[in-house]
Amino acid sequence: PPALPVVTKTSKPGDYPAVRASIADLLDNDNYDDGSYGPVLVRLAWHASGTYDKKTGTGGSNGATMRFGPECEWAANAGLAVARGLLEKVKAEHPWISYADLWTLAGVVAIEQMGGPVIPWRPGRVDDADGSRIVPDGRLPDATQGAKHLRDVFHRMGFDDRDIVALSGAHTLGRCHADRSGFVGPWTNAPTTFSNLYFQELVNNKWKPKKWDGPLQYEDKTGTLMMLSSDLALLSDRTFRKWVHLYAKDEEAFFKDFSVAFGKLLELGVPFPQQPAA
Ligand code: CCH
Repeated sequence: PPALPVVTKTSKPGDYPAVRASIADLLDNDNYDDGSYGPVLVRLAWHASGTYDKKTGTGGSNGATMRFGPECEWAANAGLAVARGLLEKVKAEHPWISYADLWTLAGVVAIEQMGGPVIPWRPGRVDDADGSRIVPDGRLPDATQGAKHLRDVFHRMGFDDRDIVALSGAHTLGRCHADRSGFVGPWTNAPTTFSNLYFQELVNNKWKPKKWDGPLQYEDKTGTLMMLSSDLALLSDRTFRKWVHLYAKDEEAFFKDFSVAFGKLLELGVPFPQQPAA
């Protein structure tokens, strides 16, 4: 059996600042990707939440159903075991927090630690005992598709076009991995800093199909940066493009809109005892 994590910190139930500190502590690692687990933690929070369907009220972060098969085995979730495994150390230190709260809080702390905006976050998610509430596979977006698909997926969650563009700005972080999605490379030259660079690259760089045996993706002249078909859809669609140009010019507007939209994403389908003050 794998060694149990060494518990170095403990806390009283409800001590979220202590949990935040434990998460912040494990973000940096020179031997992982670009030196930070931040991006993959953001992706875990997003994929845990992005299964929500407004019409049926199913899916979302409540339940932490990605602990179970088949959800943990979905192609879309390839690589997220790294993030879930990493957070076991935090769970061992603070066993009173639910996985569902922990995964979403980790995304929030990662964004804040990487220089992003403060994200509104509340506890209140509970963990399901089994995978019986797992939703059908196919609710998370497909990188090979375009604007219509993005609208289908995000409108289903209850987001509008502006939210879609703001949320997509998270691709300023991290990279694609051949052994996870099949795509390769980062979107920006600063993949562990939360900024509006993704939008600047979209607008100011030139994107050509990459010549290779892998799935269709786009690259810049240097071949170091990448975009997915779904990223370029934000540029080719007239309504999306308006927001792309705004966020490329105005980082403050991006941070503000991202904070609201990401905070909302993490709460989809979560039955809080009371709704937040308007
Ligand atoms: Fe994403 N994303 N994402 N994404 N994503 C990938 C990586 C990250 C799509 C596809 C992919 C959002 C929206 C979309 C992150 C956050 C968000 C990868 C590479 C693919 C493919 C995975 C790999 O190989 O490791 C598509 C399609 C959409 C359509 O909208 C949204 C929304 C968010 C968050 C708000 C982050 C962060 C990463 C980097 C992960 C890492 O490990 O570096």
